Amino acid sequence: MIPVDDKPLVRDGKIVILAYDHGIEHGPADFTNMPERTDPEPVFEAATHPGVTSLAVQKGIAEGYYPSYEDDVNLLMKLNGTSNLWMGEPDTAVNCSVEYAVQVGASSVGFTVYAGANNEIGMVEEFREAQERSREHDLPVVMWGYPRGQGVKNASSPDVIAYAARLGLELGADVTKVKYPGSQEAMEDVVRMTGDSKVVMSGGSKTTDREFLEEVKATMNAGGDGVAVGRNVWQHENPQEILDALEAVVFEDATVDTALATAGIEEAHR
Ligand code: FBP
Repeated sequence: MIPVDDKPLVRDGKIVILAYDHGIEHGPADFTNMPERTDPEPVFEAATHPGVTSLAVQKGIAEGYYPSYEDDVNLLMKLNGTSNLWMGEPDTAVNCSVEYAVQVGASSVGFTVYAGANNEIGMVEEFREAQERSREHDLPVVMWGYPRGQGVKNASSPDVIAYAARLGLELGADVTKVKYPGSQEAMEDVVRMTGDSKVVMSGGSKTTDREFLEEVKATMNAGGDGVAVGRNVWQHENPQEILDALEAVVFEDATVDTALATAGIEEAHR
């Protein structure tokens, strides 16, 4: 790992990544409840919020939209991805090089590794290349650490999630993004596994504001470094509001109640 506290990805030691790679990972299904968010523009707008430290997108979206936002948004280029149409063992295609990410303006890169899948070896070798090339450009590397595939009996078990976090440290990720392991205590184990590297919680499918923020709060209490969130922000009726609340929890150590109140989120919508 390299020191990343002075990088655009990090603010005051904390990280909030707004993830918008769902068009490739999940496809149109993720846009049905909020069709206007099929358009990347409002999501780039949301990413200008001071509580967002970087926006994670795939190459095509970055090429098309980042030029208008390069002064206001920090770009995290996702270097690999797979569609939901792929029915084989979990695997992911490298679709962008580190050099090209730099050319488009990225200040960090993201890479998915499905530990436990039949092609774990291939994905880790590809990660090695991306990680070492990122070092040449002094770019932080975020690993999407998602164990899944034939070798994984229960991807959501705390032990498996802690293993994913440890792989991030061992393989040279600066930040590892893991699923929430179910409790603050389990998150403390995850954090212990990552040594001096950083760990962020993966947002998950859209839930209530309170439920989402409670998990973020537990992650921060456990010593985690932030969150990488997609649907709970851009599927939200008012991304600005939930980002206000998220900023309060991550950067100001606010309680969930205080954060919801500060953001003006009415009781009925919590
Ligand atoms: P969410 O907060 O919407 O879960 O986004 C985080 C993320 O890692 C995205 O970057 C990615 O598209 C998605 O989750 C993948 O989720 P999964 O592989 O579990 O379907």
